[in-house]
This record gives sequence, C-alpha cells and structure tokens, in this order.
Amino acid sequence: MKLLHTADIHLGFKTHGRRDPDTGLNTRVLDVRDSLDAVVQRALDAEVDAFLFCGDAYHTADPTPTQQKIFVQSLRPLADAGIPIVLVVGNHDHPVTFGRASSLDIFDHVAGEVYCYRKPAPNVQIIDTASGPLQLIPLPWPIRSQILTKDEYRTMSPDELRQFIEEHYVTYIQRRTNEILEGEPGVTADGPERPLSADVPTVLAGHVTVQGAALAGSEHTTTIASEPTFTVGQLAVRPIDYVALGHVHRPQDRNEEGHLPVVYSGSIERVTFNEASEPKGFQLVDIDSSRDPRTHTAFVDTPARPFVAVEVDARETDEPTERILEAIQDQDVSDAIVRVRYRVDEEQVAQIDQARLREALAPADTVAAIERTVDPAERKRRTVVTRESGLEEAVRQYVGQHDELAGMEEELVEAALELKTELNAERSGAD
Ligand SMILES: [Mn+2]
Repeated sequence: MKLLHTADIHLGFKTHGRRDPDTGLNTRVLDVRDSLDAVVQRALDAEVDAFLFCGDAYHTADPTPTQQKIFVQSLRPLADAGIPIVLVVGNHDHPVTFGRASSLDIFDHVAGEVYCYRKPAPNVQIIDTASGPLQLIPLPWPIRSQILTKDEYRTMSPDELRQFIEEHYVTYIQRRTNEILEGEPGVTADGPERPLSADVPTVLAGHVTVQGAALAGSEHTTTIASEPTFTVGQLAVRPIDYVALGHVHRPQDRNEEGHLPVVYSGSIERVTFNEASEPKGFQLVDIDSSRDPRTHTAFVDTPARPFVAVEVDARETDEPTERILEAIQDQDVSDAIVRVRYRVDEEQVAQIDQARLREALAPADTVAAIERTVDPAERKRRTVVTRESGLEEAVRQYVGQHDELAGMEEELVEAALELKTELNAERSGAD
C-alpha cells in the first residue's frame, strides 16, 4: 500500500513576501500553493492509495476565504482521482473561540472521500483504498475542551493538564492497538463494521510533539516546552506500521534504529532565513505486510523557494563593491529570496555602488534586505536609529545597543517583519 504523508502547509504566512501584481496575492502564499500543488501531483503520479495530511493547513485559525479556496482547489485533484484524503486537525487549524468550527470543516463540502479528524476517534478507522483497507488511528492536536469538561480542567494546574492529556493519549493508542490485535470490529465512514487485523496496513496519523524532536530554524523551543509531549515508544506501538506526524517543521524519523518509522514530514516551504539550508518536502510510504521490514519510506523534496543569505566582510579591501559582488556571484540567487549583509569601514561607505548590487540581485525572486554594518572611525560611537532606517535595520541597531537583548536578535527581527507584513496586508486589503 502506497501512502503520501505531508503536513504543516501554513497557508497564509507572508514573511518576506510582497504583492504579486498579476494575482494580487502575496508571493509567499503563491509559493506555498505551488509547493502544495507539487505534492498533490506526486501523489497522483505515484498512484498512492491514500493522502495523509497531518495538520496545520493554515497559518492562523481564521484563514481568509481565498486561502481556504487555494487549499481546497489544490487537494481537489486527489478527490477527483478517487484517492482518499485523511485530514488530522493541527494546532493552527483550531479556532481561537470556543464553539466555532475548525477551519478544516470546509472539507465537509468537498465531494470525494475526505476523512477529517478533529478529535481522537472512539474506534480504529477503516479507510477503503484501491489496495484494500487501511487501518487508521487518528491523533489530532489535543484540545483540552475535546478531552475534558470545563469543570474538570478548571481545577487543574497547567502541569496537571498537560500530564492528563499525555496519559489520555497514551491510553487511547494502547486501546486502539489492542482492538486490532484482538480483531474487534473497526469503523468505516459509511460501510459496515469489519474485523480488524494485524496483517492489514496500520497507520497512526497525528499532530503532536515527540520528545527530543529537532526543530526547524524558524521554530522556537519556548513554545514547544509547555506542550504535551510523547516518547517514540508511546507512539510506535505494534501493530502500527507507520507513525505519520505533523507539528515540527524539520523533517525527521524519530525512530531510525527501529523498523517502525515515527516521521515528521516537515513543512513544505521555508519561512525564514534560519531555514535556508534545511530540506523541505514530504514522505512517500510503502507498506507491504509480506516484507520485513514492512514499511519503506522516501523523503521527496518540494520545489520550495530557495533562501540565500550572503554575508561579506568588505573592510580589508580597496574595492568593497567588487568584494560584495563576488560574494553574491558565489551563490545562486536565481529565483531565490535573498538577503545581503555586508560590513565596511565608515570611510568606505561612499564607495559602495548600490545600483550594481541591485543589478547583481536582479535574477532573485525577492531581495529581502541589503544590510550594511558600518564600523565607525571613532570607536564606541553609537549609531542613531532614525525614521529613515529600514525596520529590520532599526531593530538590529536597537538590539546592538541593548546587551540584555543579545541572542534574541533574529527572533525580534522576524517578529517585527511579520507584524509589518500583517499591518501592510491589512492596510492594502490584499490577501
Ligand atoms: Mn505547524
């Protein structure tokens, strides 16, 4: 049985994006759409038996109608080809306000075989595929209101709540795997119940945190620290053949030594320059009960937009512009999102030919920034943050002048840029 496993699409982030004049949409939203289309095309080409999406379709819990339309239209060819689509709701897909529908509920209106899981299922799910049944244990992002009543969780401390959810999920996985081992009836979407079997391909598809997972460059350890966390052993329970995960954006198999892959497919596009060197893609999975090991996986790259960061120290040269141009030419900036940082002495500033730098960057998709660090002739003199400074430059100058912020520079810059993009988008009404 062949499966495609993907997650963390995050449609709607606009960091380093700009308005595309042809469509009026943000260029980063278009990039995400192109990568998602490539994922879907590969699923069609490989004739997979099911498409597993493990959460975080959108960047926020209130995606715009345009974003929802893009997501549905991108997945529609799968539905048209009769490939079952499994959607597991992620933390970004949950509405902030209690009682509102999840942003993935739009799929209730899509014709085709779409199975959307907002909470753990009371039984093992049987998905009918072209290669026979797939046994599915869905493990969406734990929402306390889905698991506990308000009275129950109101009296718990955050630590107790986290522990309760962890225990609840671990018990849930054990019960579902026991159903399979004991051959109890499984539940199909509309068909009759059928006995479960350890010989049938079985997948746990979840949006959770696994202990020790390595984060992508754009993710922060602080946000993940307070979340319910699971060990590989708690998820990799036989007779499960494959654990398909979303949430962490760096692709990785947490169980490389075992024969039961516990895999984060990772996100399909980069968000910040901290991810410049990280691969982006998805997983093609093949489960064959007659083989040992039963599960084979292959990571496939998406055509994610390249990020190129050029850093150059031009202080010790008579021709600083040439030195910077060489550094740009050393890298492939074609169709990339590019940032150039160069360092010069104060007396070199007038020598820099900005027009030639721009010209060298013309093949880029987006020039995110050209940043100059000037070593003052008179040491220790403080640069002044002026209204004319670009936002990023201003934040960096500010951080440089405040020792207590050292080490947070990248995070502050990203946060500031994200705010700026959101503000611009709101002002222009662009999507
Ligand atoms: Mn995510």
